[in-house]
Amino acid sequence: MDETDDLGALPPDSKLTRSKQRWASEHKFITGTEARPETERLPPGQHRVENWPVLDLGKQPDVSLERWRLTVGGMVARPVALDWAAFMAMPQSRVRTDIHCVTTWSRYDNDWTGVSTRDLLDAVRPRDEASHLMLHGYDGYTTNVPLADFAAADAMLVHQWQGKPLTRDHGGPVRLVIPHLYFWKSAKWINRIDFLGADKAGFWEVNGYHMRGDPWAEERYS
Ligand SMILES: Nc1nc2c(c(=O)[nH]1)N[C@H]1C(S)=C(S)[C@@H](COP(=O)(O)O)O[C@H]1N2
Ligand SMILES: [Mo]
Repeated sequence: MDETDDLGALPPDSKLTRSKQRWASEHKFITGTEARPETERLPPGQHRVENWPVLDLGKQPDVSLERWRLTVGGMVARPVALDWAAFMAMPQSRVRTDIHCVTTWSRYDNDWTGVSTRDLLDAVRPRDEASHLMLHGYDGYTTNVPLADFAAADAMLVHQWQGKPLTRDHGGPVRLVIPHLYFWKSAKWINRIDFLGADKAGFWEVNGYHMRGDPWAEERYS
């Protein structure tokens, strides 16, 4: 049997196939994350909490669904400005993840609903030069992430937690969640994403926090 007959079940021109080929060829979406046994679920220096603490700069913007926009620009082929209807018309995903905050608490089993970052990437198509992103919240907060981490399979722009609308104190109507990085990278009240050609420090990163923030490597401070 000809070995080329074994090439995957996906039609060669499907959207998913094209995306996967592009991700593979760009080596951009390899984050090194992998399933861990239950005994290794808690990263070093963390303790488990049952509640969900609120941490932010102290002002929690009141953003109505009518006013809410997500502007995505910088080094992308197709910049977009999504309103609520356009955001909700995108494919909706669900994922269950743990939260790891640099202040040492971790919260298990959070059920998120929202738009996968990979679906957003498919819509805006990052240019080859794009390597990092700056995330902006309505409160003026900023945080930077490598594109490879933003593109993790379980990273999402979420609008529901445990099946209910994300509350204002936790960043509603929409926040980012990047489960495999410390939670300060998960911008609340998100309203702008800029694709950059180089890394640039955000709010906490200027103040000494790590540029990447991997809890498993204890990348707390730089
Ligand atoms: N827009 C915005 N996003 C933010 C912050 C913030 O101050 N403003 N704080 C970050 C920090 S330091 C943490 S630990 C988490 C806290 O999210 P939570 O309040 O939902 O637990 O949000 C992150 N995202
Ligand atoms: Mo934090």
